[in-house]
Amino acid sequence: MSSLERARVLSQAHELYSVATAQGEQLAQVTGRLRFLDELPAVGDWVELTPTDPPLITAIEPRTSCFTRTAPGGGRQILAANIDVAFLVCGLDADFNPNRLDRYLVQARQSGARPVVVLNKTDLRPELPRLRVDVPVAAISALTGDLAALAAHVRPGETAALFGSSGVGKSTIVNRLLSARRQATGIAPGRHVTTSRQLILLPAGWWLLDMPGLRELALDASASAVDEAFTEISADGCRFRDCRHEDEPGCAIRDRVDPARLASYRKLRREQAYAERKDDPAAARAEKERWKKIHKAMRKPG
Ligand SMILES: Nc1nc2c(ncn2[C@@H]2O[C@H](COP(=O)(O)OP(=O)(O)O)[C@@H](O)[C@H]2O)c(=O)[nH]1
Ligand SMILES: [Mg+2]
Ligand SMILES: [Zn+2]
Repeated sequence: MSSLERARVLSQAHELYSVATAQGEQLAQVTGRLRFLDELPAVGDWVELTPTDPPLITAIEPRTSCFTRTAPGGGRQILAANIDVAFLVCGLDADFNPNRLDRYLVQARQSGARPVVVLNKTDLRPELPRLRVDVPVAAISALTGDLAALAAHVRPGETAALFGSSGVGKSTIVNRLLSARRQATGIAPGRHVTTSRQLILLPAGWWLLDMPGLRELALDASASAVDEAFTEISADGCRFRDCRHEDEPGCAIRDRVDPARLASYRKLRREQAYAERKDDPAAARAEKERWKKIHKAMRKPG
């Protein structure tokens, strides 16, 4: 009797999952039970595989991190699971967009992955922009193959995902890392067809996922994920514990922090609150309650 196996989901098309096993890449389906429970695997999931023909995914291991989006028909879709490092890639040939970076940071904080800003194309422009956020930075050139600064942020066995707009160099980075000298790894990598969201096991022994642009997606994050991406704004005491530093009277933050960062923070908080209210009527009530408290505090003397 053959036994259960641990496998990893590399990509998904409809009800078929391409999984990496010790024998190489296989196509698997999920059991009716998982489908009934609506516990469907996502790219990056570690799963239990039963060696039937076709192989069946019978269980999903608990996730250590999760990138999600609000599904078009409502509910939540998992885009990628178990990502340890979120590479936020910018191209130095284009204008550096700090607000976009703030948005990616919120998404990374929400997921549980460690964010690293990747400044690519140093061959075109060696001088680096000054970041207004305190995040590790890797300056690289995917064209010349100078990727050591990026690879240094991932340990063998870990998983990284590339985020960034079209044209910043994500595919070039993947191809460069793939062509590096092959080393022995426990799980056999399969063919590398370029589809959307295909997890790849690199010769260096870590996993890499090329993500489609998150910029177009509605923000799927909690208020605290936004705050975590703006610690210099949110960690500071203010007159109101849940102040958004907008029009709240007596706000202590508004005049003290970088105005561009504050504007970016406000924009993301508004977007977050809007998405949450759409998602959840209870949140809409909580928002009303928040303003009620603020107005009440305003009326109090001192
Ligand atoms: N000069 C230069 N060009 C690069 C570099 N990395 C990528 N490119 C070019 O930028 C363009 C977009 O790259 P691509 O990998 O397709 O970006 P993606 O859309 O993020 O996957 C291509 O023409 C690449 O050759 C780099 O480090 N330096
Ligand atoms: Mg690409
Ligand atoms: Zn405030």
